[in-house]
Amino acid sequence: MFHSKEKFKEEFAKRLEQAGGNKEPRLAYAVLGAMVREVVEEDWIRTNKRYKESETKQLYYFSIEFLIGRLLGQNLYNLGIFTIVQEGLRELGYSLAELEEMEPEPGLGNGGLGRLAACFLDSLAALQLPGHGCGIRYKGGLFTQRIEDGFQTEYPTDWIKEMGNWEIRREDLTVEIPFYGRLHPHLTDMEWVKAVPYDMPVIGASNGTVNTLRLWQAEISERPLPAHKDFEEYAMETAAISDRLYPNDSLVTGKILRLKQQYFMCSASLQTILKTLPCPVRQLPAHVAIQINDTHPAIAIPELMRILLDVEGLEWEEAWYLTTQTISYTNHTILGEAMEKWDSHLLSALVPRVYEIIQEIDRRFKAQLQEQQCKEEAFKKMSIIDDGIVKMAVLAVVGSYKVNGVAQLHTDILKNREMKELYRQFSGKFHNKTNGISHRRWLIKANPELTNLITESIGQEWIKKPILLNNLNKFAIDASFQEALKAVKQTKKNQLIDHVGKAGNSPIDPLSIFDIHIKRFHGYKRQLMNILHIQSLYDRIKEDSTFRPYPRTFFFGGKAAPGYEFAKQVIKLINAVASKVNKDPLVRKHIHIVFVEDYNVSHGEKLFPAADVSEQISTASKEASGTGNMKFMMNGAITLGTLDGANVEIVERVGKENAFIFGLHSQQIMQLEKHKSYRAQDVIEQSPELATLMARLLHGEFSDGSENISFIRKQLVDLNDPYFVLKDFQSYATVHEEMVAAYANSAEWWGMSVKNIAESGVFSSDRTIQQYSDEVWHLEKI
Ligand code: 26W
Repeated sequence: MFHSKEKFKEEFAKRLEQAGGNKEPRLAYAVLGAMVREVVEEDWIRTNKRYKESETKQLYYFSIEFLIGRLLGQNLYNLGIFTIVQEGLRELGYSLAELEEMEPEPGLGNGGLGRLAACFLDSLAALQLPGHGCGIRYKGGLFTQRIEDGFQTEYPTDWIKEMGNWEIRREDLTVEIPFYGRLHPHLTDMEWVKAVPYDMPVIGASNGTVNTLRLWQAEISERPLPAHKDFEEYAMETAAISDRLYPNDSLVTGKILRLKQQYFMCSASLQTILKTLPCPVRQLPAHVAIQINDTHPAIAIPELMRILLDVEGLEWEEAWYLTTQTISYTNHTILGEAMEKWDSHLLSALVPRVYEIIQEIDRRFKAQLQEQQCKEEAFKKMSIIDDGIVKMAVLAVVGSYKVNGVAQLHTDILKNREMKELYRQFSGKFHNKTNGISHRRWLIKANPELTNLITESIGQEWIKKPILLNNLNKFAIDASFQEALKAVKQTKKNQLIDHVGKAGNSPIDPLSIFDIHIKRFHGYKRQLMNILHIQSLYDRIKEDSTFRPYPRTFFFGGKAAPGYEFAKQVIKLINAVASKVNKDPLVRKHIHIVFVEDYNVSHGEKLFPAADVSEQISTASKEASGTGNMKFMMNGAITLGTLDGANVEIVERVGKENAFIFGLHSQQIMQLEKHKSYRAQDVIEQSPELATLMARLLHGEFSDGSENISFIRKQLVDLNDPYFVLKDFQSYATVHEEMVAAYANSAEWWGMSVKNIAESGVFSSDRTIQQYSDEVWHLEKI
């Protein structure tokens, strides 16, 4: 360990010399990485030893995605040597920031769900709790997005070859996974796949704890293949399992490869957990907790049963008791099209024994329901297997001891609507755990300038106890604090401009309001409403010479699933409007549009700190929680949004006067949906402004006509605007006006900003993880 800058410089220079001695940043990056890894290794070994000796309960967080982001900077910070290294390198003529940029981003996730898993791992280690990630080592992460002629195009991403310093292959811990096979009289003729773990260290902030993220890679097995199977085909199918991440975050496609991935990672993780159990298997729940991140790993439930029954030789009742005391489930979405449902033929062919167990779980549960004289409708809803389809969410609820939603509103919707019957059946299982974000990555690391200002003002205790950010409340009307905060924001805005360059060919106005909408593209997230509103501003500036609004720069960022045509057309529409707006010498004095290509964690680290306004405009009831909303808030941006997901709790904290809230409430939306009483056409007919805007859109008059809006048309017209874009439009436009008016009053605005930062501590994932630990996992700090 290098405790001083001088020691670091000495060691670094020596190693650089040994490695060839040139001044190439590439070499410096490699040398630094190797040094850091050595530092981590000592703590890692020590932590593992302590876990083993103490036999303390371990949590395993099963997730098909871990969107960890770049590691070098965060790891240096968590090791407590960021500043030493940064200054040491500077004195040797290197820039740490530049070296950090060399690291490819491991894009092992789509969005919110995967990023949440990464924040949770960071918090577990920071709180010194024994919790580890289990997932897949995808060779290719999420695609890289390029915007070409305004259209999204997808390119493969290769992250893996430069990650050597952060992972270690554990050949010795390889396990074998059985696929296919014939069931009776015994399971025979399986195709085995080798699962090789790659372990990554998860470093606790300045506390010596290093937990593990274990990612499994699929390789061909040495076991004989069944006679009918062609080797080449087998080899290809095997490599495909950990080849790439599925780029969908809301539409289930029912592909066999996806199911293979799920079973592969669950079986490998469970086999390992049971093999290394420090106690008799009958004490499993006292030593192990398994959290499944959405239903993607729900197959862990019958797989654990299989191992307990067939390998450990337990009876059904006992195996079921142990399973349902070990596994707990988090739901992340209520969108119907995102609910995982597997065709039973697919399951029974791929994992016949597991399917047999699912059938038995279903049979027993149905018998119980019948005994209770459950009504037909409820019975159907609660069937795990219904009409040849296996509903993974039902399996997950029945097979776990706790079930949670990710924000209060979302949990209430699960209880009262989506899972009403299951909630009645298992009311004790349901609980809420509002999401959180790692304040270490999203505030301290991403915004050191704000971090310094906060620490200068309230001391540094908040870093360990982020709730203490509320000590900032006393500065809400302090003029000099406001000035300092404004200056920090300006610095971050300038840095963002350096990062993204220009808006088209025209420079971005650093004094304009930075209004930022970054997240995956989806109908319910309503990027369409945002761009329609911008177009309406454009029209007004053109037509009304007295309308000269305060300058605003609208930033967009996000990817669309490759098959999601509607979302792709919205991206194109935004870029088409952008190129028109940014070219127009009159309009661009007032509005600019920037589409940030390839939005990912690294871009997020630049965008969140620079925002004045946080666009959180989902159709109320559709966004389970959102976590970007929290990242913005913590960096002093003001939420402009609907009362959806965790926005509700943000507004509860800061007060309505410190946010810009608009639109229908979730109850209203759900009523309109239930009674099918919304008619988009009525809204258009009642508003001449909207009618004109729609006519222009539908006639392709937003731009040069290069955009195809067939899917947008279909959505707004034929499908009657399912996400209520038109219905909420006027209220959205009004709240924008209020926001701009508020910005003009500096004391008011920066007071709001302070308030948001001061109230953001509760949204640290440290709080979330502590709650999970206290109420669900019962872990002990080591
Ligand atoms: C293709 C199948 C599929 C379906 C759903 C893949 C991925 C999903 C995820 C559940 C989508 C997701 O990321 N949900 C988001 O989870 C976040 C963390 O809890 C929430 O903050 C977001 O509101 C929610 O959309």
